[in-house]
Amino acid sequence: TAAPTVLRLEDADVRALFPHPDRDASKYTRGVVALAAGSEQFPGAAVLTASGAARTGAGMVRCLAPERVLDLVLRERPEIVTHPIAETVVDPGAVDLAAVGRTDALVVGPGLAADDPRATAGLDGLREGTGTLRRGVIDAGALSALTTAHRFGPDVVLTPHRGEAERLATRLEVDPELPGAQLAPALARATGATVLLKGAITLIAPGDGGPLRAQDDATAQLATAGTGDVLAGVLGTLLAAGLPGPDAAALAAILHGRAGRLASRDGRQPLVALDVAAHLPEAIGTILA
Ligand code: NPW
Ligand code: AMP
Ligand code: MG
Repeated sequence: TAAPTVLRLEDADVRALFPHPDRDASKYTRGVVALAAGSEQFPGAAVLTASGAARTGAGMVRCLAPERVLDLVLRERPEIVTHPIAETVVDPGAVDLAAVGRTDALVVGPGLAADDPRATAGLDGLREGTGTLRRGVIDAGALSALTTAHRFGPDVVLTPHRGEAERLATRLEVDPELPGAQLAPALARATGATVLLKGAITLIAPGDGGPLRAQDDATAQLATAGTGDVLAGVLGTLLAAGLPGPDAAALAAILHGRAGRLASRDGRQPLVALDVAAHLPEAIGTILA
């Protein structure tokens, strides 16, 4: 088959997409993003996802996690609204995502094991037809819980790195060895979701069959633990603001790449994931300039 057309993303493509609060905005009209992230094994993932979401301009960020994880989140980000879940809960039915209150988008997966009940409940909430959430991000542990039984719409965005994409492909009977420019669209077709395939070049395959986009100006300093968790938070906030999945994914990729450049002084210095979140406001400024 012919190589798919890939459009290179530029600032100008996403500038008009950035959501500005209306003059009379409230935190609720701006968008509430809920995070099912962080576990005993990976508590830091909740902090990183929450920081990415908050620094992108969410009206409110909620975090559903065990108490010990939430203590850590609050130490770094006291503005996060916390929803403790029992450490030992095993029944996905016991995780009531609707009970947390108004939520415009859900991010599920950073720092979760595949068998975490939040992963199962999150995938159910986002699925087409029966789900009540419809908009959100599926990352990390929640990608590992995804099966052929799940079907989503384009406002749900999967954010695998190459390793996660290959494992998911195998489960969905897609050839895991396809090059990224074919793998991302194949995963989008198999799930209905928009797929943001992370890497040195990040590829975005819209769930509605739209053209493949590429973001290629990130720095390799982003290849460090936790930067993907920050990206999931950024994307969650943009979805909560009401952006269509493919647009939210394009803008998130550009913002994250720019924040990484700023945090590393154009790739000259190492960064840590939390630095990427800290540079998001400045990154937004450069894209709007
Ligand atoms: P290889 O080397 O090719 O044989 P995992 P993870 C392969 C949380 N985090 N990038 C590679 O295998 C996340 O949110 C928490 C990466 C590798 O062994 C997740 O919940 C942090 N891997 C969880 O940790 C900070 C690639 O895939 C395997 C690859 C696990 O996340 C860190 C990794 O797969 C982290 O964000 C690529 N481009 N290509 C915290 N501070 O709390 C191939 N692989 O082990 O499922 O995923 O990314 O380590
Ligand atoms: P994760 O593996 O989930 O933590 O995500 C890693 C993040 O860092 C993604 O946003 C990748 O696109 C980005 N990233 C990883 N390696 C590179 C690289 N070599 N150059 C640029 N960005 C990278
Ligand atoms: Mg990751």
